Amino acid sequence: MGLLQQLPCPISLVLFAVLLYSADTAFASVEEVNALLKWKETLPSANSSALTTWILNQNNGSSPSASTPCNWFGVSCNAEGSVTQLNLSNSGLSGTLETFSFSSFPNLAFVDLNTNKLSGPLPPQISSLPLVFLDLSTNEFSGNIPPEIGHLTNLETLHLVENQFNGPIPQEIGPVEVSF
Ligand SMILES: *[C@@H]1O[C@H](CO)[C@@H](O)[C@H](O)[C@H]1NC(C)=O
Ligand SMILES: *[C@@H]1O[C@H](CO)[C@@H](O)[C@H](O)[C@H]1NC(C)=O
Ligand SMILES: CC(=O)N[C@H]1CO[C@H](CO)[C@@H](O)[C@@H]1O
Repeated sequence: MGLLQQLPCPISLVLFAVLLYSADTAFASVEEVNALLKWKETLPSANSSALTTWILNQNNGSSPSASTPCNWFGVSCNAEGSVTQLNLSNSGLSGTLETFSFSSFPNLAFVDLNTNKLSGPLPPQISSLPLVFLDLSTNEFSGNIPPEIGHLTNLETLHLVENQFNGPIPQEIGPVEVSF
């Protein structure tokens, strides 16, 4: 056998790369779909709020792998179908962020939850998001602001006004536009 015949055909290499790539993005999307639905289930307001659009697509076999969250209310995605923005401002939400699986969203940079009735603490796990923008103002959050918020090195804007947080903004936070 000549050397040329032993080399893998470039086309099959390309196909292989495409398959690997789409398996990867499909997986990311399934995890994000499941994490959003799990959080929704824990919200007392889920059935009477904007989140009624957060459902698996029944026409596609009702399976998370056939569903994308990218057309759900308040959800925006990048070209790969991974969630980058969550804007649920003034959406009638009650419940907490303690049941939100922050580690499931590797690209979620922009979170706007202002003007709802969300309560409970701000979980330290929020620092696993690559956040640039976080608006939790005008809710019922309470407790201390976790020092882990200082791990959000890309953060540019943080709005926390009109909540029941006690204690200061941790010193760990860098040069960020803060309203508190
Ligand atoms: C919302 O509706 C679903 C489906 O009808 C039901 O299973 C669930 O218990 C409801 N959740 C709440 C919090 O009422
Ligand atoms: C979030 O959505 C609301 C309502 O559409 C809009 O007014 C607001 O500007 C959005 N937030 C950001 C930070 O884009
Ligand atoms: C992948 C797939 O079959 N998507 C379909 C899911 O259902 C919607 C709504 O019926 C169709 O528009 C999609 O093409």
